[in-house]
Amino acid sequence: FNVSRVETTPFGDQKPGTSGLRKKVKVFKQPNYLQNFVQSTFNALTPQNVRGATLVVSGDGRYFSKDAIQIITKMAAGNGLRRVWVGQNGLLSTPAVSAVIRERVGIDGSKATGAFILTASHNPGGPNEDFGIKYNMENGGPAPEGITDKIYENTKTIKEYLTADLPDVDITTIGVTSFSGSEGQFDVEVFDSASDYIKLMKSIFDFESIRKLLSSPKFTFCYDALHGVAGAYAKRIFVEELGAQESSLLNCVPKEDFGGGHPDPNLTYAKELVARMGLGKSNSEVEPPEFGAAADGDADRNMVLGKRFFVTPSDSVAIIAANAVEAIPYFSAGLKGVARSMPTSAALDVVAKSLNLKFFEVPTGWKFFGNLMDAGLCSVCGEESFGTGSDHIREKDGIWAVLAWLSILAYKNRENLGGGKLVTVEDIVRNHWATYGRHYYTRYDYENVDAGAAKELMACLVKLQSSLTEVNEIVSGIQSDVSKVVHADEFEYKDPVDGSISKHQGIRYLFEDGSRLVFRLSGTGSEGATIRLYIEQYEKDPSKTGRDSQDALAPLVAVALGLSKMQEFTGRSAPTVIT
Ligand code: VG1
Ligand code: CO
Repeated sequence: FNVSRVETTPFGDQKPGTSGLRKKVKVFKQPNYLQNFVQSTFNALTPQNVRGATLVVSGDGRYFSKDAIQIITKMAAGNGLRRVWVGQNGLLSTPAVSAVIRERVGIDGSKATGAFILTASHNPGGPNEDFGIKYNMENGGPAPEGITDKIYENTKTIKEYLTADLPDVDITTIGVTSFSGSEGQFDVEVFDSASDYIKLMKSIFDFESIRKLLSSPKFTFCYDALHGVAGAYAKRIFVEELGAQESSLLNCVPKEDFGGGHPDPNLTYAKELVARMGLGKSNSEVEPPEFGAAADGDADRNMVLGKRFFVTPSDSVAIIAANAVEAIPYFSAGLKGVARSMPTSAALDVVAKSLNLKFFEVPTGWKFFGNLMDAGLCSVCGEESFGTGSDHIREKDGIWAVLAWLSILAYKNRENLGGGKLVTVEDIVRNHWATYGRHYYTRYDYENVDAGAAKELMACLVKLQSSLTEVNEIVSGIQSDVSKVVHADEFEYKDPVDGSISKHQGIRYLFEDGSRLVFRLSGTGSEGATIRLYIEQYEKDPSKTGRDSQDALAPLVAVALGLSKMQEFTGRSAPTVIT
């Protein structure tokens, strides 16, 4: 093959967000748009991670992925990479990409040094919806800010990109296709999307004990992939490996447009699962399953449900951390530490304190957990946004979280499967609250609001922080029975490993009784701005941990909306999504 240099001009809007570059497909389809970003990334890497290197390219299979894989493959050859690895049909979940970078060894002993993950995660897909791309590093984790900043700088000055005149490669069939160029050979290896990941899961969990649980007639199960890439793993793992019934899988065929839905595992978008679990409005006569779970488009998120019961993600990570050593073989030697993102509730903090574990609070986005894990400081971590994971890889992991919950259920029921009453998801959560107290928690999202208005709202909240007296006057004017604000700031993080500092990571109002209000602007949207409001209240008294969370939080919600003048700034009387 021959390599050519193609002239190009910069686009001004290629700044990577919380998790890569996400835009409407139409934006990505502009001539040279994807090419500019890919070349800017190659130019931001060290030469040994480009020339002669092995690159993984795959994603959640959303619309435009197949075209993108061909474009990136040709550019990889043009930039002197030695080989590209592609999951069959271009499918690899985000956690599977991380696992492949870390664990997979090619036929000739090669190892990957990075990946382009093609996904916009939980955003809808299709010709009129979103596409996305992000780069992951040698450790399997998202590129840190130092690299994403460099990529962005490069996109502002790019003049040319390199590409090779290869034919399109068949990505539907497993095998290697080789090409020879003037500088040597270039291979494209298409491999099974699930086998490396399954091997890793088997080394972490006791599949035999989960199999006993899943094949017991007492335990019923349901998994909804929302037509995302998790479907490519769910059948192999839950049905073939663990003995669940095929009828327990919902929407497990990956689709380019996610069946027209919003592949976001929460109570609003995972409608079918929510109804099946007896949480919907139309409560049918059919007895719901004991356990239900859903994933997002790229399968790094999870929602865990019990029968007629919702587990908040903040509780989920705390419960996994509290039970990991007993229930999951990978952690049997103990946890190195735990971490959560700032807006995530403090349920994990209480577990860490009680078990005397190292604890870290990082900004939103998985990239901040990676350094802690690489330094051996953190085993289990999570975010309120339905993300949970561990140091087995450097991404959050939706199927891992489900296997973790199944492991806990299998452990708690190890003597009950023959006879005796099943310990349910709800029992586990209520017992956890009884031991550690409960963090009532909710998140309000105001999607696609005017970007200028959102900025003004945030600026006002920052300005307000200069006088706590004034803040408390406003607060008590809105609601006399909430506690006092004792601290307010913009969250700033100093990475304990490399010392790097991340500023402006969300506005916090901290109350005397441990309640918190947090305001952030989303960094993953593709249109307008999304304001996220996180509301949390701690209740230690076991007689008061059983309330409905929206009722319990109503006074704080009123304070948050009043303090921020939400309706005045955004014109919205209600959020788009409540989780
Ligand atoms: C959101 C979540 C954040 C998560 C990120 C990526 O970011 O709040 O917790 O890490 O999405 O998730 P933001 O900036 O929109 O709040 V996903 O599933 O892309 O992989
Ligand atoms: Co995701």
